[in-house]
Amino acid sequence: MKEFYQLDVNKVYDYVQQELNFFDENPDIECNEIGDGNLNLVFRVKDRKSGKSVIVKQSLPYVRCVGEDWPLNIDRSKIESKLLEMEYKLTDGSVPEVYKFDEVMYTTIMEDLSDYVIMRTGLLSYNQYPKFVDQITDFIVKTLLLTSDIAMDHKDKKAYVKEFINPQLCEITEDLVYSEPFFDAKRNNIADYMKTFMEENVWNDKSLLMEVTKLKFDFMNNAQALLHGDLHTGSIFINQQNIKVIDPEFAFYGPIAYDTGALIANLVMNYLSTNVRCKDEKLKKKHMRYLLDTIRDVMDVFRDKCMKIWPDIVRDNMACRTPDFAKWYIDDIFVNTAGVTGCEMIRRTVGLAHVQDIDGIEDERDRENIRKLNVLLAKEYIMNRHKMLTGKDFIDCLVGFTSS
Ligand code: SR1
Ligand code: MG
Repeated sequence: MKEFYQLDVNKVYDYVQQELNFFDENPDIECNEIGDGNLNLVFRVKDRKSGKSVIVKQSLPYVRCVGEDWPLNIDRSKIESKLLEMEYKLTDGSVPEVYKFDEVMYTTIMEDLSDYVIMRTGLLSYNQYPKFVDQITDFIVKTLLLTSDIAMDHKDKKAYVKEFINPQLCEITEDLVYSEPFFDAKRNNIADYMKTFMEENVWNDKSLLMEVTKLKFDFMNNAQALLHGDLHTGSIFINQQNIKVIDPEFAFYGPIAYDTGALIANLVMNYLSTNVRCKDEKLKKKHMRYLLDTIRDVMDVFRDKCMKIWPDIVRDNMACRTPDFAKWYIDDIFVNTAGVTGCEMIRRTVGLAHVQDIDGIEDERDRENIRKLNVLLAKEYIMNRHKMLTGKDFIDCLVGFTSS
């Protein structure tokens, strides 16, 4: 009988052949472990002769970036592969195609995306992706609005809520995004100079803590749509033609703003980072303009697409009878998107899991300044979130803050 074992570069080719008989005879195989995420092992297995390749992702029973001291249920890979299969159909292939999910090995064998790059890496090299806004807003509308009570039969939706219950991974977000960055927690990854700064500006700011607590409870209680659950720029593979959204292991029924906010926050952090990293003034200006346009348009095109599709998909008998409800519903997503944007920015600065956009700033003083600016700007997004009702509001906050 098959039993779980941890894969490594020497075992993964035999494993793929056993499961899928994927490669031709006498291949010239190359295997690499390419995972740079916080949780899993990810291998690329490639036959140099035929060019055929696959990705094998295996969940480990502990948090990879911390070690065996932090055990984690490997069942999360089941949720991930189920969601990928569902979203593959919902989005016409904007996620990798799953070839096989193995319930014993907790592996997903899936389409290789070697002609794509991780969006965070692309943006850090100042690349632009003109089709991104249209593609990601399609993805968001299809995966989120279509899995909500707006479009689904309420009992079917509740069955999904049950199927995608994901308590352990939600707990990670509750702790790492909505709690620990807001006090001097042991797991925080915080530079010494940030401690006093956080005490003065965040940890003792009672009104801020109140707003963050409200946002945390929205995350825990608002089973609005089937989220990706970790939709930052490191979860998007991209090229000039397409996007492929990866890694939905944090999926569960939660507030739509959690996905949109994670995305906006990571674009904002890239903007702040570009301002100090890019030494070519012309390129800097161009890239920062591109980021502002992208942030604004993601929000505005998202709203437009929701409003456009709404009459065709709305099923709830009260929402159908109440034309103003659509605007109220989307306004609420905008407001909470701004709130999540702020929480994500703070946690990526002082919480356990950081981002390259900030940690990769080479000059120490620039890095310190951007960390502080990032936290202060994040506060603006949280405290002024009720005013953030258009894409312009999101970028005015950013521009106003960074130019003052
Ligand atoms: C322990 S997991 C840390 C972070 O990595 C994942 O990508 C999520 O963003 C999580 O919060
Ligand atoms: Mg991830």
